[in-house]
Amino acid sequence: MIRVFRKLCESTGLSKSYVSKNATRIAFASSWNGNETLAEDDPEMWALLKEEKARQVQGLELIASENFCSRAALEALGSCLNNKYSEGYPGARYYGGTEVIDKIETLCQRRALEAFNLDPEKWGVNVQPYSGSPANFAAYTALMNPHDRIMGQDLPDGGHLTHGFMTDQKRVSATSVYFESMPYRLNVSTGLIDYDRLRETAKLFRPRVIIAGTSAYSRLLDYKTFREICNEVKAVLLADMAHISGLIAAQVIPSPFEYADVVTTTTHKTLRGGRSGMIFFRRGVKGQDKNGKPIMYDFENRVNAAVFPSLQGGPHNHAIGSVAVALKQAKSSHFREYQQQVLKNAQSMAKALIRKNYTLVSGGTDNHLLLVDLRPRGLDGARAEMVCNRVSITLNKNTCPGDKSAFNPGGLRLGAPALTSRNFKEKDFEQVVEFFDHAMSIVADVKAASGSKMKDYKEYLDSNSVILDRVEKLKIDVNNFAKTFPMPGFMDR
Ligand code: DSN
Repeated sequence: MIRVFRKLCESTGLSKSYVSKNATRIAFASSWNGNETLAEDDPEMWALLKEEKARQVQGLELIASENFCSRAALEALGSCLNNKYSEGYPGARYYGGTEVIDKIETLCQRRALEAFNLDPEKWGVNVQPYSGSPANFAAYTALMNPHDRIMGQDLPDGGHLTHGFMTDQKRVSATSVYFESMPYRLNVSTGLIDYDRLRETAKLFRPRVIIAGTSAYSRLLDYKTFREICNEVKAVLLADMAHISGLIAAQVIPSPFEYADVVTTTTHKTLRGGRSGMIFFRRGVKGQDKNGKPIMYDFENRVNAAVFPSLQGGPHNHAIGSVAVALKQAKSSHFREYQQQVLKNAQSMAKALIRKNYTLVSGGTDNHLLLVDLRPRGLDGARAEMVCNRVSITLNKNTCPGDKSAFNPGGLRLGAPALTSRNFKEKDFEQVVEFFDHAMSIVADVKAASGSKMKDYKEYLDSNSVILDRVEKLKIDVNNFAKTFPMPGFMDR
């Protein structure tokens, strides 16, 4: 006890009488001040974080929806903004102490409109959705009553879960639980959206909302045709630009804003910010009635009320701060060059794959991703993804047109955004395809030797010494190659 007392006096520099009177408070303060580093405070978590960092640095990140966020945006994300509650909107909050948060949210809104060259008289934005799925559900809540009808691209055909996915057995997405959803699909022979069929179905189904948005589609969307169909059936056009918002901000692919009524997006894919979501909505004058009186858009209040208080509580202010940083970056010439390079790299990857006789859905790409159909090679997405994972190539299995099950998909989705953020150029993507092709030869050999059951495939992959040796050698080559490229963010986390 005396030793502890002496130590407290020494470490704090306070007098013995003061320490004896305030011993409990001082002891508590010196045992926890919240300023320890993560490495000091939680070595177990620190070790895992370092392990994940090493995985990212040493691997080839080809997941089309991922990216490497800048250090500046990560600094805002890991900041005191995390501490603040601020239910409500700038100038109208349910908590005190929000004067700085108001400035941050307003800055983020302004930058969001600037990033997409939108006139604040004609467009507004809500930057509070926690991510893309909550943004979509908030948009639906704003635009529809329960059981209203909605059409989106089917998940196995490249749409997103939240666009209304359901199977014969189950309403999988909440969109199909609370609303009546009808999918539109690709033309199986071209791999392109079948707009004629979409129009026909829309005329029969009469949806309240049609979604122009994709998660695994390598071509550009025909927003003009979507608009025409919406006008014909009096539906609202909602564009979900989550995957492509960075490409749109950089003006390297067409923008949905000319045609859509509402636009949702995530902020961490091609846009390369913190993990969050946004909803843009038209505002101001929509048209005139018979008497020449202006008719106004009414999306603003409905969208804002849907996000808060209908669906969310306190905004994630650290995410909003981080998104604001990324949106500023999105206006730079560097960002435009980056997005141009993403397109060039996706092209380079597509051409290299075609040279090696791979089949691409729709025959190529116009954006940041491509879909490799492995069925002509007698392979499938799950087996291929498994080997790629073991050799540090990260990608995801994906359905191809005509696939019967999302659980046993025939292909892979490959994207260029993340590696382009590491300064990969066209030639580097050719090398990526060499590694990929090597991995696919392992997949083919393991499948030929192990038969048709997945369990046997996995067992053979993990036990055959020749295969294990090939996997290990390829992984080392991939790691040595990937490590030579720079990595945005913090050096050690
Ligand atoms: N999970 C995202 C993607 O990979 O496309 C969409 O939310």
